[in-house]
Amino acid sequence: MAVKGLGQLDQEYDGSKLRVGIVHARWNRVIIDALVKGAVDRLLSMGVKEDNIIVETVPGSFELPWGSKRFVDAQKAKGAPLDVVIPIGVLIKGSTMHFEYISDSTTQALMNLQDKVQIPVIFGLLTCLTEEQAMARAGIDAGKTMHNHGEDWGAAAVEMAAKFGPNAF
Ligand code: RBF
Repeated sequence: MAVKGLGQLDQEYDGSKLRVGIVHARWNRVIIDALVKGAVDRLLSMGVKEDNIIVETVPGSFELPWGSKRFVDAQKAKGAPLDVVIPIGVLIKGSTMHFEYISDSTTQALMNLQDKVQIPVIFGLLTCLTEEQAMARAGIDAGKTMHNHGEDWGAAAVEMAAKFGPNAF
């Protein structure tokens, strides 16, 4: 039995009044698409309305912090503020130092983004040593050895918005 992962939530959450943003990178697209689908499916299963899931893309993971910031700002300016945002990216180690620099700087920036946008930011960034590791974590490796981590991100988004989002108290 798998013990890793989010597992069961601590209570049932109602996502029916939440607006959720997904900003995803387009590098490693097959894996990204599976993760985004996992997140969207979980959001829908927790009651989030399809119309309230807004998806935008950026080129690569390095663009996620700024893209997410502007996306959150733009939705607010339109009068339809988000309750939570899920940036999604897949970084796969190559033969240079790029992976280390982008993984570290993007992670730090996404963490700090929460103070800037004042809504929860979910950490939807895979930082994998191999393509196989990334595919397993998106639930699309041949042996289906792991679950789709996008599902965990969808569940975390609804929980964080419901408990600690801008309309939670
Ligand atoms: N972006 C990703 O989202 N995942 C990657 O695995 C990834 N690897 C990269 C490797 C190299 C050598 C370079 C130059 C860029 C890579 N990027 C990757 C793109 C990066 O996040 C960004 O979009 C570009 O550097 C443009 O700012």
